[in-house]
Amino acid sequence: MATAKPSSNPAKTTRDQQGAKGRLVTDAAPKPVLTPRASKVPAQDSDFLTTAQGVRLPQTDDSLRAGRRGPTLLEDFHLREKIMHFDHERIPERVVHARGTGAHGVFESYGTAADITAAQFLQPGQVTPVFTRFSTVLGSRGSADTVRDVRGFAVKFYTDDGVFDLVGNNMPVFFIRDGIKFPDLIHAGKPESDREIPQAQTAHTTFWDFVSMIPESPHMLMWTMSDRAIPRSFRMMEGFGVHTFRLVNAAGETSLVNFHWKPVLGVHGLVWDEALTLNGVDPDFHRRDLYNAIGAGAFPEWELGVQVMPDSDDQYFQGIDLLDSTKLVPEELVPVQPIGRMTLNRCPANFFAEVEQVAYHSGHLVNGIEVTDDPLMQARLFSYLDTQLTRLGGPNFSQIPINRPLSPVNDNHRDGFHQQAVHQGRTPYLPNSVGGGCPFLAGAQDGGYIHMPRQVDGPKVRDRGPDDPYAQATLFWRSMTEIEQDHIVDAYTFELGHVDVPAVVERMVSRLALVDADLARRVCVGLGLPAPLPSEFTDVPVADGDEVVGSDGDVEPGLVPDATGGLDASPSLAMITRNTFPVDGRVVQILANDGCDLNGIRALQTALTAAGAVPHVVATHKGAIAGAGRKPDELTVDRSFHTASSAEADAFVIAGGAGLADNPAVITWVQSAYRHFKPIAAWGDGDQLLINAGIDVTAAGITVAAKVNNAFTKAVIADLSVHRAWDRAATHPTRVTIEKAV
Ligand code: HDE
Repeated sequence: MATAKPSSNPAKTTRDQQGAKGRLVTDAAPKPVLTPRASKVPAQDSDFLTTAQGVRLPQTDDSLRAGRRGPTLLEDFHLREKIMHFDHERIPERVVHARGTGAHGVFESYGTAADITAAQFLQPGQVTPVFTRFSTVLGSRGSADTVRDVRGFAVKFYTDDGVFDLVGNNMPVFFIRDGIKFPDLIHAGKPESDREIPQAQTAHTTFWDFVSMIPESPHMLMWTMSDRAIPRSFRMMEGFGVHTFRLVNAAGETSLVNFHWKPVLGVHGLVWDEALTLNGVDPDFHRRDLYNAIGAGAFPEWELGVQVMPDSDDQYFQGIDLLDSTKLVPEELVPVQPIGRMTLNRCPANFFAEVEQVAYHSGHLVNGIEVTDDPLMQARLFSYLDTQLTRLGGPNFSQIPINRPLSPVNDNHRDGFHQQAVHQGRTPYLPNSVGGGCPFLAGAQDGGYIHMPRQVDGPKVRDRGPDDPYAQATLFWRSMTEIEQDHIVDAYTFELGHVDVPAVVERMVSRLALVDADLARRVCVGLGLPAPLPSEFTDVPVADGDEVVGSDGDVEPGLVPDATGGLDASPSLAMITRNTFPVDGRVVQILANDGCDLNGIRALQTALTAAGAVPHVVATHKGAIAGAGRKPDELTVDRSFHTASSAEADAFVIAGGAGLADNPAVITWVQSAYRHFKPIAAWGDGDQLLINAGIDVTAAGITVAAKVNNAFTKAVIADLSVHRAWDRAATHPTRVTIEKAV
């Protein structure tokens, strides 16, 4: 066996010597020869099938047996190893946010935050790799994507100064104010523990039992009953840091900020009936949408922005408690300032290695970004490290490829389960003299993380500050468009309609009356209950006029601050607007059959693809459809009415063809599309299908033309770019009932 070659110049050898960046200094130790590979995990580097020990295998279809029909032998090391590994392929799923999807990308800093933070990746011109994971909260790993739930929005920035994780949600507030209640919230929201029903949703008794008794829950419940909880796509969701963060600039000055991700494609929801259909038709709807868009080069983008508030002694802003995660700061009071842009441009190569094993932690911070004393955030700082010990099997999870920082590491941690590093030297402790004092400590000038000194004192108590839990819930309700209000009424009616304990429903609608009496009355119509009066429910803290202090930021003991910041409504909270957005990755189904105008379809396909949309030809059969002309011509069919659903598309164009207009399945198809407010167009004799479906061809979002031309394709794309034809929405039945009742 060859031995290590000693250094030719012993005077130059400095064993154990490590530089400040963690690398061995010049010929510190002789290179090992013929020792096992230290830096590479063998995985797929043999052209032959091998065992995990690298032994080549001639056969893997039959176990080693004593005779063709005899017992299997214990000496079959290949069988034993193969089954052993298979038996342990699964790791525990995340206790919350188990169902998720991730993608790689980049973050480009605009440099506009350089005056408020020293964070290196937010300086001008910085480009930082990211890995982003979107998730639902309550469902298991295999649950459906389009359930009504909060969505996780977690971004890992691999900065030159270490990893920064922004672990947020698609809603800016939360159900509870203090992390000590998180296990209760999740136990109440997860499937009920006796029969494990229902999966992945809050429409059940224990959830509403719990939240109806949590004083601070009304605001977040309004968000989860809104269309924000059924996003059209991950690409069309906002993201929020939820808690207030403290930014520190190079001069040591601090400010309090809220982080916002704004999607370039706009914020859009599904309609509830469509979400229910999609749960069955394509439980991977959001995952597929993200990966299809990235695969097609329609890279989703978000702008990162901050609301910047002064770092005042009481940490309130105009009466809004910045340390209370059930409160937001309306954008009308503090606009969001853009500071950079994230583009997701690469799907994972291996879902388990990357999406399952990525480990986010709200305590993964970089210099220039600090947490605040929000008690919800403080509990998270413990939880995220702790959970990885069980999920990823020990303390070395940051060595898993997806979790590795790109910046140099020299942490003096040693050993532990699944240790991948072959550490050099014998001084994993500080201070040391034997190792030359390495690794060195980094002060501010070397980019070390500096905690800004802050005065912290107070009595040791289990107590909370004054609160009006209804003010921002009411503000949210008032800020919604009429259609969004209708959807919120429907959502409460659906959810409370699944609660089997009448007292829980009564408690909940009584509390709704404190948010808005009309909202409560309308929900009661659907539930068949008498409308409650606000005074029927008084055992939660309610601000009355005399107790509410002004919005000058001064909070006096015993007084409840006005959490609206003095606003009656915050229109920026509404999702439904008349704005137009890019149609990237939007699916347009072209309904066609043999004998239709194939050239028209081709022209349409070209125009839609050029606009970034994705045309799918749907016919009564797969394979190809034939043209009408005498010359043989055919076109490939993407989906058939047997394998697809109208819920999967954003818009429809009817090309017509043999028997389409009289086909009951196709008639129901366009009726669903109409009910879901989606744009529908038709050319040639395609309008007959609309007529047979009882659809008014003059209604909003319907385009009918003789042939496919520029004007026709432009109209289709214009309708698509506003998301839905909301003008088709009929008056909500509870509005009618109330009007009659009054
Ligand atoms: Fe989490 N949360 N959380 N959470 N959370 C986890 O960490 C926890 C909270 C959020 O894609 C867990 O690695 C506590 C708020 C996201 O991998 C766990 C509390 C917000 C993700 C955990 C909260 C979040 C998680 C489960 C109350 C929005 C998915 C597995 C104090 C700001 C990250 C894991 C991913 C995941 C604990 C509240 C967002 C158990 C104790 C508020 C997006 O550590």
